[in-house]
Amino acid sequence: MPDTVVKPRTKTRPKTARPPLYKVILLNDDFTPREFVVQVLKAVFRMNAEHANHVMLTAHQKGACVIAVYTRDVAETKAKEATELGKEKGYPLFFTTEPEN
Ligand code: TYC
Repeated sequence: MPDTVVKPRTKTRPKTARPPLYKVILLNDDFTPREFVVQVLKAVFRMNAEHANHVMLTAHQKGACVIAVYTRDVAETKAKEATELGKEKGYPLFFTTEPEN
């Protein structure tokens, strides 16, 4: 059997540019019921009950909470969708987006 010849790798892998990411931020308000905020976080951002509760409480206590990062399109769509769910119920619940960097 011929010996295996191991050739050192010399090819360079071209770096693939990654799309810029956007944060989705949940803002506190005095009117939206806590349970409703949790419900929206679970539905739109696929959070489990524990995580949704934690995020809701952080926004409640600190005024705002970064809840996720996505590509711009996804971030804006989810923020709009989540804000709309509150609006339908007459709540001022608000989600905004901003570039991560
Ligand atoms: N502050 C609201 C209340 O006391 C609950 C709430 C929490 C609303 C987080 C918005 O992002 C929010 N009912």
